[in-house]
Amino acid sequence: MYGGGYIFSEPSDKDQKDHIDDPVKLQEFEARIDAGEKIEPHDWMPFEYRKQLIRLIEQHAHSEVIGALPEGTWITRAPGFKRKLVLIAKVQDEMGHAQLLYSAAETLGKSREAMINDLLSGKSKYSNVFNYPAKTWADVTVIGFLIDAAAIVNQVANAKGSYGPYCRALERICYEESFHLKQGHDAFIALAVGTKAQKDMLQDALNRWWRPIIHFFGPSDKASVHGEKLMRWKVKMASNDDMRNQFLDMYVPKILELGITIPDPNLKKNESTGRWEFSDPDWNEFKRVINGDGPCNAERLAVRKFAEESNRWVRNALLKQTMKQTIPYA
Ligand code: FAQ
Repeated sequence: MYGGGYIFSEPSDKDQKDHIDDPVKLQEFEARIDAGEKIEPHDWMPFEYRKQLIRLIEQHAHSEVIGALPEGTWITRAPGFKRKLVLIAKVQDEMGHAQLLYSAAETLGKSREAMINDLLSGKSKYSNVFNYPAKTWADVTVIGFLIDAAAIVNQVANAKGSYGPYCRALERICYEESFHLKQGHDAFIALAVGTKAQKDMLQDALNRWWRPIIHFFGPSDKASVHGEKLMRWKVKMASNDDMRNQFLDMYVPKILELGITIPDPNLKKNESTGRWEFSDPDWNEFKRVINGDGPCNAERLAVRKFAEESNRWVRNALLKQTMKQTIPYA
């Protein structure tokens, strides 16, 4: 039975079928959530809360690992020494975020090895945006400015959520993401006020990235599968549409003031509702991409598989060393 506190193995679908949460404990748990308390790994939690957290934190961790790849390919080609240094540091930070997030997910009972296996087999999802190519340096600046901005909108909100280990990881991640955003904005401005060729390259990149960025926040609230439950349990602190709206409020003016056009003629703020209206962002494309059929899904997973296999000897050597230190005569 899951949800009883000191249980550390991943809940399976079969467990879920047989599982009924203790109604008294459930009520106490929900009262703690309503009172704004943090839930810690050894506390009682509903089966579904644990399962949802594993799904969400794991997907987030995978997004950081795979998210390092489009930018990582530009380290050797970054324009100038300073941009190269900053990009190396950023890519390293994203891998550090993945470490923090895998550790937070492990507190819920799924091993890191199982999570990596689920990433490599295609069972676990990761963010749609990282399945698109970074064709030019301008793509890297759009990722650094707008995807980091979108991630911050989500993470600053969810850092105030209910699960202690995830919130603490997000707080630390947000400090670093804020720096990433600044470097992305700086690189974006440099291209926007640069030569005509630089400005055209930036516009071309934004034209290709705009729709994936709109998708980034997830399907509309009406189509969101998990949103309501996650908000009731304060895992998600705002709905997909609210986060998307907040992002548009903050970043559309910053793009327009640089003379860059947003590739959606229907994008406008409805002043009476305070909501942004935009063209149908083709949710079929979103579904295809998150289910493995985007422009770069196969390439991204192949790179991770290669890294996993070629670095196995390092992990094995470290494990052997750790065992020797723990059990001196092993
Ligand atoms: N991509 O019911 P909902 C970063 C899936 S970190 C792929 O609304 P939910 C840092 C969803 O999983 C970026 N799949 O889902 C960086 C579900 O499928 P499932 C990642 C998506 O969970 C920057 C189905 O659609 N951030 O960028 C996406 O309530 C630069 C139905 O959707 C996080 O992971 C998507 N965009 O809300 C790194 C933050 N959206 O699992 C490098 C934590 C939805 O049933 C460079 N995650 N799906 O098969 C969240 O806040 C939520 O999971 C949402 C989705 C808001 C993403």
